[in-house]
Amino acid sequence: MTTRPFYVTTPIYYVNGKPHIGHAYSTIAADVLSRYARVRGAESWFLTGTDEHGQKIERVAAEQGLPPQEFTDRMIPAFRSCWETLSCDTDDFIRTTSKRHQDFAVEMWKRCEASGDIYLGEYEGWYSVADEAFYTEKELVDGRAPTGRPVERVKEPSYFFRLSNYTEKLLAFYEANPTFVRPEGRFNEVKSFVREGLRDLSVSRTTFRWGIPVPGAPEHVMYVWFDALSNYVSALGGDDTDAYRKFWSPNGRAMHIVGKDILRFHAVYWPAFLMSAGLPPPAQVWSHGWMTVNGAKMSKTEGNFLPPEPIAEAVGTDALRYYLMRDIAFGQDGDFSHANLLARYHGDLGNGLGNLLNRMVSSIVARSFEGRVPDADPRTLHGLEAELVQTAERAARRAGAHLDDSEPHRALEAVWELVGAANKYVDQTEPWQLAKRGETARLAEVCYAVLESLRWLATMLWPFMPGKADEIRAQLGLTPLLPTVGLDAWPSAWGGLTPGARTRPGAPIFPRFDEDQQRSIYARLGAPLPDALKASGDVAAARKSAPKNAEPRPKAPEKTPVQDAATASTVTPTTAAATPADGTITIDDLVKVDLRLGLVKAAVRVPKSDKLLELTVDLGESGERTILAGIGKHYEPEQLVGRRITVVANLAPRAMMGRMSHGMVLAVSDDQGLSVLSPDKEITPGVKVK
Ligand code: ME8
Repeated sequence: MTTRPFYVTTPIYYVNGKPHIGHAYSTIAADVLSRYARVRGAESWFLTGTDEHGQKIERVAAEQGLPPQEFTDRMIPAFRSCWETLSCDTDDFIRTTSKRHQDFAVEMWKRCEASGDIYLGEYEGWYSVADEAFYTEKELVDGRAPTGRPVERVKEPSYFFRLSNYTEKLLAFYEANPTFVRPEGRFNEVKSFVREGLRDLSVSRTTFRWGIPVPGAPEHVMYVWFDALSNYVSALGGDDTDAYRKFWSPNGRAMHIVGKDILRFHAVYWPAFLMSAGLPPPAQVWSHGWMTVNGAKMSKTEGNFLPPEPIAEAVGTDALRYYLMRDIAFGQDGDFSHANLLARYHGDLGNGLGNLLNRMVSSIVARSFEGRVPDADPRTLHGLEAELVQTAERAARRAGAHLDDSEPHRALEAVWELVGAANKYVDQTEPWQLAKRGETARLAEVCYAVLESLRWLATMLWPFMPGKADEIRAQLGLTPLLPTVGLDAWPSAWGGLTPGARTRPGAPIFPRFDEDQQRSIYARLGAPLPDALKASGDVAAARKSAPKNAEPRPKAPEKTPVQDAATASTVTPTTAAATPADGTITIDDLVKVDLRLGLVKAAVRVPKSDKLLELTVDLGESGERTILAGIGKHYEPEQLVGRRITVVANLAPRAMMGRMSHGMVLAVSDDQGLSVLSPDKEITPGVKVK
């Protein structure tokens, strides 16, 4: 792993529609790599943004009866809040309509012109507005673009970029930089395209106005790709800034993550523009594959663009991130399937990782060691522990190597070897039997080994599931991971947990969804219901209509509320064993939830989040605590200070945006807005809600 400063970018997305799961895939991948670089001790800068010019945007704005600038301004919040919901910790967001961007695009143009690479001519040929790309007659398939989108005949005066000058230069550059494009197969396609000889590229348009005016020829606007590609340097403030010198070549490692649809723009045009402007190309272009959804292509005509946020709300952001990074081999085409998502949720996450944590922290350690990290010398390694440590070391080595290679799916496979090994270790060592037999010293060694494995897992999983990794850490009694702190770095030394430290047993981190909940998830997400759920759905329905004292409902595993960070609402927990069949709950269920009145002492916005507020809440005798609430779009922090609110006081601590929340604020919402629940008298803080 190199600790060179890392600069990772996503494509800047067109704002003609809201972000969908394909966009989310690229952005989450970039976030994983950025976070990974940080836990390896490198400085990382993660850029995303929006591509706002061009004919496509101009047309959509016109369809909506809005000036293009107003239209794009209205679209931006959807992108920002989507990345926030998906825990993508971006460092910058570049808009091509911003001044800083336009200034640099003009500068790029002037430099290419000064190199003699831009000349005036006339373009006659085909153009696809949907692709924002020119096509030759030869490239068309049945009168359409190779992407299947419609094309239009265009004839207009145009500036051209002398791409034909760059055939040899690019081939030499590729030769000298054998990992410039990954995966290798796609690099080969790029090389053969260039080897065929490059034709000059039309880089300005005159038949519409929504773009950056060409310097000295304002009747032309720049071709949207010339404009857009410049974002990767305009966002660094141009080439004469500390950020540029740190993150761009040769000092930094600049990596563009793109879908295979736009590889040619990034691997051919962009390096040629940069060379012409006298700047070095980026270090790497990583081209991932194309995703279908439940086997179907997403398209405007089908109207089946899948929005990521409802999925994150239904199963949790981290489960979605995990699924995307694990199930779809990075670089290859793949399919997003709701059924596979839930299978991974219940299998890898619930049964594998969640269960390991739960049976150790909430069960054995809580009971046998009063919830403290047992006092065992981590250096005493018997056969089974030695094997476990070796597996952990191998997992960290392999996962690291795969992430160095930007292969997140393989990294997760390697991490899951440790999940599997730690679960097997628990089965083999049978800690429950050790406890029963009073073999406390041995039990301490076993528990320590499992807890320490969980600490390693939390660090390795932090790039993928930052929230859940911090929840695991909270249960282990650790603070949220700070990648700059030594012990929090990518794991390498066994024995980081301090004996005697207090663990914090919490709710299962991936609670099971019973069949009814699964059906409701499919329904809410508009996803096709798998046959297995269809069949048992009839049985469940029959059971529901059966008399109450007939057959009891099947016993479901224990559940906990599933928190929704955005609205602080919950999916109602069910504890079937004690729950009457008609869906009502008993008083025993109700008293499990510790509802209390709190007084807000302080409130601030969480940086980089427009939703989250950090509240300091006085709970009387229980003291003050920090609660994060997703109500920042509805309240200014000052409005809440001094206000009495209702909170769930016994919810397991939960990490959001790198901070811990110790409770949940109750609120109600409808189309009119959101309102926190408050009493109408000055009731003493800390009293129970009854
Ligand atoms: O092309 N599967 O923007 P765009 C996987 N503005 N990834 C997908 C996907 C899918 N089905 N659909 C979209 C543009 N993506 C230009 C980029 S960059 C200087 C300018 C992802 O909104 C993938 O990363 O059409 C793809 O390259 C990108 O979104 C296209 O986004």
